[in-house]
Amino acid sequence: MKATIKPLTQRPAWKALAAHHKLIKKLPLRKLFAEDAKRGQRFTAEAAGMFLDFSKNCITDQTLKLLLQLAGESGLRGKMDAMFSGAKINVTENRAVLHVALRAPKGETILVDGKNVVPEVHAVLDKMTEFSNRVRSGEWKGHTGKRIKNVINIGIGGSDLGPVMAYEALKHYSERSLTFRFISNVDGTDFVEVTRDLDPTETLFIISSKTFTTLETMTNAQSARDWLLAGLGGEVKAVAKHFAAVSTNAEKVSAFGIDTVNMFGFWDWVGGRYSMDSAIGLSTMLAVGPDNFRALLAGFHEMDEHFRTAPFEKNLPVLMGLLSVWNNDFLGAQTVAVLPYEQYLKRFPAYLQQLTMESNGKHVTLDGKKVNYQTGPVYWGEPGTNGQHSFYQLIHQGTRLIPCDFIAFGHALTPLGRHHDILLANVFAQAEALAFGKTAAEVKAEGTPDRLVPHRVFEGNRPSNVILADRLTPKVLGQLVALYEHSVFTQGAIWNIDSFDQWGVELGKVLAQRIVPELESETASKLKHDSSTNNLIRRYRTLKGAK
Ligand code: G6Q
Repeated sequence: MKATIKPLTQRPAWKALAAHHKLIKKLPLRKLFAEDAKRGQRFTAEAAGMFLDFSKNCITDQTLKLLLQLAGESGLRGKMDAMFSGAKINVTENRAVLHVALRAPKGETILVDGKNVVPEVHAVLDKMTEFSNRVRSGEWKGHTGKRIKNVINIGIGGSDLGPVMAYEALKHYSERSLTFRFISNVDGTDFVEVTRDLDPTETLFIISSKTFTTLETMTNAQSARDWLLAGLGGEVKAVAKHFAAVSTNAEKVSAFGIDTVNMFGFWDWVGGRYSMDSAIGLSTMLAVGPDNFRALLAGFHEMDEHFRTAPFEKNLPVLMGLLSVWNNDFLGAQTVAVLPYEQYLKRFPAYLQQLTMESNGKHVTLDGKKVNYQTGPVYWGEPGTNGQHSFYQLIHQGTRLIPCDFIAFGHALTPLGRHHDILLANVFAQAEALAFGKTAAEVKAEGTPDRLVPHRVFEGNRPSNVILADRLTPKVLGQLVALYEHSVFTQGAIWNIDSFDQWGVELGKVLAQRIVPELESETASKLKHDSSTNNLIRRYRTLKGAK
């Protein structure tokens, strides 16, 4: 029999946390650290080479105990088991959620509708490997016999953000004789700027689209086809040598004119934002090579196993997820800043924005009831130390509470003089300053004139996590992404929402389609929008000189 789970705000742990929160407000981090010399060691967890220091969160042992109790009362274990077993937990689309199968080792069994999907995953990986080896070695030739020097991924959302992030993150391991670029925006500038200095005879396009119907991607793919054919004297045969597709929709791929021999498939149980380790990662594999790609998958899998098996109190994704719920729902934080102190992770915050906000930006529970608590916070961020010279001001002294995730590594991939020590000194100093601040007495003791004292006081008590790993390898990147994926899962499980649908994104896909003909028609059509939209459409038509 299915255990009934009480509505979130009626669960005993939730009520207890609400009461406990009042107490915590009176316990600043300064005091908590002063009274517990071991706090900085105790409130840490470690798995698969990733170290999480969560001691600078506004929590006590009791907070943690109650959060873990909340996980229990929310049926987190059962929900995890359901995901890993291939149950259709994406209820609004009636789909399994099995990105974990994408990194399952050969020989494992994960059933969807009674069929083991792991062999198919490995068949696609093998096909990607063969293709990547041929392109990277120069065996694969373009239509005129030249080897491929440029690879352009065309995709958007989940079919772009993961590949871009992974390419940037793993650039150190990439084949530098190949140029990798990404086109996502339907703004023609994206296409024009990316292709302007490239030779079509040496260029391979990967059209990445789960559905192969997304307007932006199909528009860019069509322009790519036109650009290629213009550069190759209109020879349609050339398409086969310069286009590959990554999709779940073979029919549409073929209708577009791409030979399905050059198509790499995935499945409806892979959500777009969870697909960077599927065939959507083809550009990543081309860049870093099959061995590094498999190391990335091994890193994902290691974190999956940790998430699946570790007790909750030692489970990194569970802890991060629960702390996020605490900050969001009890401390009232509306955002989370993600601050990687690693230049190669410069696109990681953008990637995480989609992963977290598309997953947990939901206003109803799994059974369609409006929630009476906050769900997914806004994620944003920039690499350190750059952010320190801009928006950190608000984090230190503004009126809002902004929990921070600092991400740092023991080693630089590109060591240079004292740079890495200085970089790391900054991470530690920021987390320290945010937690402990500076009192008026301390400011005065520095000889600050009285009238300036309030301006130079830092309240402290700003929560942060520090995630520390040895160095940014493909494996560690996999672990890091999986850490956040499962933290998102944990949060969604507590909030009892569907973290795997995206009706807001689907809405955007249909809305513009209605207006396109109204902008393109020869003569003005009878507009039936609101007066503002009608007016804007008419103005635009006038600007472009239409009737
Ligand atoms: C991801 C979303 C969305 C999707 C894009 C591209 O979870 O569903 O970002 O990835 O809209 O969709 P296609 O891959 O189908 O072109």
